Amino acid sequence: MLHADPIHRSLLVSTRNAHKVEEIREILGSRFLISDLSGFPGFPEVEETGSTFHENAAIKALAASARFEGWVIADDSGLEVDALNGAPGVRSARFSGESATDASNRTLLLEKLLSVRGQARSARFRCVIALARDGKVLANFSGSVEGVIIPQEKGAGGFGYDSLFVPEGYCETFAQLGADIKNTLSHRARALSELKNWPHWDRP
Ligand code: ITT
Repeated sequence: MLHADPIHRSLLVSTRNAHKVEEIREILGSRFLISDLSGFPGFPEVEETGSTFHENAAIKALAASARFEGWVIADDSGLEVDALNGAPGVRSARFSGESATDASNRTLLLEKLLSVRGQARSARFRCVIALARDGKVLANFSGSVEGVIIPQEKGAGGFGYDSLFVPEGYCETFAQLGADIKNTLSHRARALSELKNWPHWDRP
């Protein structure tokens, strides 16, 4: 007998980053109905004052959970470059200043790595997802993917630092590999795989 794939969960993602939302929707598939803060223009900007991905994910998840019923998730993510002692890390979105863009962040990263060669350009993307409900964080899920930063941008897909990051085992950047491949091996895919397997979804 055929069964329709039911929608089990509605999840509000505490973000206005459309790229993240698109990836989360694609990775989680039809068992989750995803919405985000773009539908709530009055929702205030949340200041990310934490010094770790875990802290910032919790801050963003709790801000939304204080105002909305139901399941809320927040994704805090970024790039850690070994030659820069883990920078930009939690400051990935604002690496080149308060009015940073993805393009200005990539330019600054390339400048800082000008004299660094080969395997010394190692880096990883990290993602921590906080799951909240009724104003409490119930769980955290994390994922990372190792790779290297190449000396010039390649590829037009993705967002953020995707056109500079070649994941381990591949010869192309996330931007060249495209969503189908990125979403099977990325930091976000790995964190969301833990979320899908969270054993307490059916708890009342
Ligand atoms: P929200 O806080 O509203 O979710 P944000 O863009 O400010 O959106 P973060 O604070 O988590 O998100 O910063 C993440 C930054 O790290 C993001 O802006 C990118 O520059 C980078 N980043 C994270 N995941 C990435 C990915 O999959 N590909 C490329 N860059 C990524």
